Amino acid sequence: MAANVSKLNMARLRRSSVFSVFQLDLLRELLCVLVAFCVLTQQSLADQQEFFEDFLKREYSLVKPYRGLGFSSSSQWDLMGTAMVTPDHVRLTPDQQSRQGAVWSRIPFVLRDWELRVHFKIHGIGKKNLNGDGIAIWLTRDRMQNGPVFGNMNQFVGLGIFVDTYPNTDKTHDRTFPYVSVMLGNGTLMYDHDRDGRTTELGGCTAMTRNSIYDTFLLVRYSKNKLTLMVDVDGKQEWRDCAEVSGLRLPTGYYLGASSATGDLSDNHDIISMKVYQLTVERTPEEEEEEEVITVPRLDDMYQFQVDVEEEGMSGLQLFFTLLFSVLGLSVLAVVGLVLYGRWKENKRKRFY
Ligand SMILES: *[C@@H]1O[C@H](CO)[C@@H](O)[C@H](O)[C@H]1NC(C)=O
Ligand SMILES: [Ca+2]
Repeated sequence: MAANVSKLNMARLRRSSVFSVFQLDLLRELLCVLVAFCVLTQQSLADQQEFFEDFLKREYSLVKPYRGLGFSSSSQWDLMGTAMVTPDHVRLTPDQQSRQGAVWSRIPFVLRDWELRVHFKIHGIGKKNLNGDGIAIWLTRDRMQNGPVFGNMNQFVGLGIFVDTYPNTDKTHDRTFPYVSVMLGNGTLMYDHDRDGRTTELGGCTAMTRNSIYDTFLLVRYSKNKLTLMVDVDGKQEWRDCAEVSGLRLPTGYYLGASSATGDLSDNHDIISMKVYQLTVERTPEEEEEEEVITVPRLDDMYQFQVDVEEEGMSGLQLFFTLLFSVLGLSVLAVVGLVLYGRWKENKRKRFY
């Protein structure tokens, strides 16, 4: 009886072990399929990534990991002032008074049509409007200079994009800060820090980029002499128009950089990445011919941007008289129109009868 039972058990055992071997095989096969699937999909993802990265110009881009940045001779970037590298960002200034820091590309920028995407972070313990001064992104003839424009020289030659976090001109309260703006320097034009650069600004927008819970990005696109500035600061993963400047002529061979300064007020100013993409743009032979060699940055039509910053808004009385005269003028026009119309109608009737 006992032998029988044990035989039965043995058989069971064997069967179950056979079964488990079979299960194991199945499991192994499944695993293989799964691994193969994973490898394959990973490959295709990597391919896509590579395809996209084709447009990313690594020589001009500042991306993680920032290997050797600032000290290695093989690095494409130089650090200046208080700028320092951590695994997560390049901190241009810490949240301390009177600091200046910058990071500058060593490679002259020769792309014709390009897009720059800057991932940055501005944060600090100061209350709103008790912080400063902001970050500037540069594409300029000179590099590694100290100065009063967000830690860079004034009367610069080239493009400056400012993320201004402190309102120095706060008489009118017509503008909410942080304010992003664009300026084209030609060596004579001065950025007026006391007026937040309003006299030389070509366009801009408000963008809540400080102490934000979202990642904050800037996009600068330059193609066929048109500059487009966009921001992505609301965590919506979409670009919002900020400024557009056409007829902007920018020489090549300039240097990409980012700088920042603190004064009495401060913030941490961090650059997480600056990615440059080459744009593929078709040009007609005429357009090719039109492209001239530029030596000094300039705008085809400077007058479109001439803003009179002294101009205060209209006073109530001025507004009243302006309205009054507009209404009077319109009435006169209407009366004249009616009279003329009456005459014309009469003439027409006369002709018919
Ligand atoms: C720079 O631009 C200003 C304003 O348009 C102009 O007055 C000045 O002559 C320009 N300077 C150069 C060097 O082109
Ligand atoms: Ca300012």
